[in-house]
Amino acid sequence: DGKKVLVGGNWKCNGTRDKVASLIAMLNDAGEFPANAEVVIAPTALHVGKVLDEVRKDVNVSVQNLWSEPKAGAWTGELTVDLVKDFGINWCILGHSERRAYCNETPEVVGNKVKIALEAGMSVIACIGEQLSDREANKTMEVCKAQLDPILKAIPEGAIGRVVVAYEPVWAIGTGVTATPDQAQDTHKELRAYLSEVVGPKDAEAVRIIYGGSVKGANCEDLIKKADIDGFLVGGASLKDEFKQIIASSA
Ligand code: G2H
Repeated sequence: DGKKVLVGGNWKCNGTRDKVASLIAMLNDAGEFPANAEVVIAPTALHVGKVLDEVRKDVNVSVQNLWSEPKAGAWTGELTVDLVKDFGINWCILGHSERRAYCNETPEVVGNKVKIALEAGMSVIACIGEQLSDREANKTMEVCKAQLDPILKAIPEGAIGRVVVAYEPVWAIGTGVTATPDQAQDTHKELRAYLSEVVGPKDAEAVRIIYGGSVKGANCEDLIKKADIDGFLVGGASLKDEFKQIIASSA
């Protein structure tokens, strides 16, 4: 369908200097990527400069978060979009479930950050996903829509091509429990139908909806075959050699 498969590696708060050097070498030595793979990796803020300098140029580098104000200034401990852009970084992950859960990022906070990033010309991996209790209460779509709405409202005219939606069921994150390919596909399909209602069928078809939650070498092939799964956001396995295998699954 002409969309590139997005393979994102979210390193979260991981990586000694030695580990980062070996991950860069692993990617640099991985040989040619499939032509339809778009690879994005998100190191910690501490390591992002080194990765940007040393990793192969067909790997895009991302930050894992942005501050909720667009301009540099007196925001101790934060990273603003202008500084990130000045560094030559054009990708960000926003609204990861860990930030929603541990840093009080509400759907509105995430929507505001998406707006700031898109207005600055960045590409955004916007994360959404339900808790196990939501799924068990049949509230998966209700929760996802509540997270998606402020994101969709935040998209400036003409910027939807720079938005990737990462569906990450919280119960499948770092737990080793993956949503089955059918469970993931069902939700992705419903999400695309909802996108279609809100932004229209053409844009809904063009937006990549990627899956995250215990993606690994052993399950990526079955997941990527599904019609509405357009790539992955990989945590734990992006810190391992098998990330190459996940990239290769986009062929
Ligand atoms: C979900 C995912 C990456 P993991 O958080 O964002 O992590 O693959 O370790 O479940």
